[in-house]
Formats: sequence, C-alpha cells, structure tokens
Amino acid sequence: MKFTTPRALFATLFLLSAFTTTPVWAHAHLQQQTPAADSEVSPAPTALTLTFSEGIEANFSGITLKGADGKSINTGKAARSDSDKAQLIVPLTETLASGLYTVEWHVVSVDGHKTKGQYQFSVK
Ligand SMILES: [Cu+2]
Repeated sequence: MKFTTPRALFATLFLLSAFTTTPVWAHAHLQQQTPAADSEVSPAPTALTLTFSEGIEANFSGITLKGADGKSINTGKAARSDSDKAQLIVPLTETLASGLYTVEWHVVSVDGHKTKGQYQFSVK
C-alpha cells in the first residue's frame, strides 16, 4: 500500500482542484514584503519577509534572489512563519553589498494554486 499513497494523494488533490471553484481573488498574491519593493535600505537586510493574501505551502514555495548582474545569490532555506501561515521568511546567509536586487518568488497557496512574481529593492 505504501507506494500507492502518493498517487492516491495526487488523485485526491486533482479531484479537489477540479471540483472546487475557487475565485481568482483566493490565490496567494504578494501583499507586502520586507525590504519593501522599490525601496532602498541600509543596513543590508538579514532576511526577506514576504506576506501573501492567503496561507502558503512552505514545501512548494520559495524565492530566487538575484544581484544586478543577474546571478543568483545563495540564501538560507525559505520557511513559513510560525505565527502567520501566509508569511514566508528567507534568511540571508550572505551580507548583501550595495546595489540592486531582484526577488523572484513562487508560491503554492493552501488551495493548491501556484502564483509567482518578482520585485526589486536596493541596498544603499
Ligand atoms: Cu487559489
């Protein structure tokens, strides 16, 4: 039975998603972030916080941080806030130098829908 469980789970999720009519506004949209989009911050942030319009699944949600040269920057593992299931926290393991940064985010909300987007901020 053990090996059939993921398939059964997938089928269940598929059926749920097929028969649940979810309004567009129920998807997880990015509502707020720290550092804020298009802001210039100093000192460099030690974490990125993204707050969405609904709860997210941490295992299927994450971000890519890119510097002005377009190269990805290593970060700590994204985790959902213990106190707010709509909040994703990404610890930064490197000190960000001055410059422009792009955060590309992707999340799966608790209703199973995927959303993604991006924003920028700069470090003074
Ligand atoms: Cu949705």
